[in-house]
Amino acid sequence: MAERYYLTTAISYPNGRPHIGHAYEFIATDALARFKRLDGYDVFFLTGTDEHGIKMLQTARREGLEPRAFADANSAEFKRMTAALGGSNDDFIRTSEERHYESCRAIWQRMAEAGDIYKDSYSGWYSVRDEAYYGEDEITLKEDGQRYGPQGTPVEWVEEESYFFRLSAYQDRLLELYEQNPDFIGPAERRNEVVSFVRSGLRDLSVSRTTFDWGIPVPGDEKHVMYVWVDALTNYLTATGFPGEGDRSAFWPADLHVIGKDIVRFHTVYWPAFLMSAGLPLPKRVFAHGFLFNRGEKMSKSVGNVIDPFALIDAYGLDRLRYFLMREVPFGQDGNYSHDAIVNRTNSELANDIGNLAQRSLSMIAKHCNAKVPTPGALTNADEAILAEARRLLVGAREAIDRQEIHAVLAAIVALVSATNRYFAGEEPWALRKTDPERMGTVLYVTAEVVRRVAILLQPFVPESAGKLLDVLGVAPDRRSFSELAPERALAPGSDLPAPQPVFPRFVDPLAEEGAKG
Ligand code: ME8
Repeated sequence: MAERYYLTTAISYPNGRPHIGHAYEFIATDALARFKRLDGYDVFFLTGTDEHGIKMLQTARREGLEPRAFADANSAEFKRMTAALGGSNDDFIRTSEERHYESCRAIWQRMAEAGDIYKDSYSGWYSVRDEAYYGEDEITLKEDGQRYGPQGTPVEWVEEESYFFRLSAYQDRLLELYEQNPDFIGPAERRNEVVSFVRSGLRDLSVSRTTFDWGIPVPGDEKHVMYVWVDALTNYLTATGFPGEGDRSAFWPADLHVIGKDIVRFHTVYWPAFLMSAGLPLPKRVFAHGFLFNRGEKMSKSVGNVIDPFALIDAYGLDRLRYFLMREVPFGQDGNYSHDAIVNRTNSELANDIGNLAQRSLSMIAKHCNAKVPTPGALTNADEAILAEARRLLVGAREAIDRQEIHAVLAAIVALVSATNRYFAGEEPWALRKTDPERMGTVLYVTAEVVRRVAILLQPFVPESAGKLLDVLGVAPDRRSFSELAPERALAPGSDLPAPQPVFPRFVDPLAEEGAKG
């Protein structure tokens, strides 16, 4: 039986249209999911929308809509985005679904039975934008007379009857968790921040609200709705069929939650504490990626500089967008994107490096080897060296993927392609055609085999283009998983190659063309 692997994105607030930050997180998680599937895992990949809470309610009201109708309309846009991004998610959860209500009631009851929930009254600071409670020590009063939380969002004073979760009782167990599982939080900077936050002391957490009703009612006290983050985090359990014991229940605990760096506290402090209280196993790892900036400026719905992912797909094509986002920004760090950066990166690496290597070698095979994979003769040191580098790729890629260093996998692929371009240029197969055709066949074979390996490993990142490249190599659809990277599964000499076609065309800038004409 294949080993299971359960990974999730954060569930987005559908309080507006999806933006490039949402697309970024989804593409990265999709690439990780595809990598694991190709590597033989039984993968469950979850994404969805987080629909309750005061922020959703207020935005719906501003638009003159009932919160449910508002959530329906925007959640559909997020779902459309996952399809437009070529998403391979196995489920799309909405927190407004009945299955989720049942799951939230169940986790609440377990926490209550554990003695961790009590009624009191809350007074303190709340940020609607973050849907977060902040301590007095985390608040700054700015010159505009407004107070702000640690993420720079405005806070308001809240006083109401509320249920509390005994978070303070979990401080030691959480510190022990981080200590004993150093990989629980990645990257390391995020882990350090969390450890020092927890060391500084935890207050009990208000986990219900009474001033609005757009949420999941607290079992036995329907005047209260659950705090949106109790509800939101529980989505990861809901999708496995909790509290039932369905086909998916074996996927819990999750192997990986992929989230942005602004919501680390919820996932690495509150979430494990809720699960400990409920007597449920903890996720194995939480990885926080950085923020994406539009030429350095933070994007947000309220700032109004959001870039529409659908427009980017239209402008560049899906695989260019996916490649750029995964390659340009080291996963875990903040990054920038701009038109020029997308064009330069994809033209130089996809079109020039990878595309040309495939095109040069495969068109020579078509012309000079009767469109059949040539039979290699004795291998030289240069042949052996480049094949060995290509064979090493998978091992390194697996290690990098388990640390979510997606960019490192692409960097290694590009390095191999550059080395292979140098090899190809150095061997001069076009000259060998006259002097030593057998040797030409060997060089073309070695190159095509490297291209096959590169194409197989590129599938998680640029699924459509990598698929086309495997088509032109004549690799059957059932011969594309990572098990085909075993040495004995190399390209079979003598097999037919379809007519070569360019797979990674250059991006021709419509604006530059205009300029050139004018
Ligand atoms: O936080 N760059 O929802 P959300 C990169 N509902 N990532 C970004 C980003 C940017 N500019 N902007 C947002 C929520 N993100 C909650 C999550 S999970 C149980 C509940 C990321 O719509 C953000 O960090 O505000 C988060 O991981 C995801 O997009 C959804 O953000």
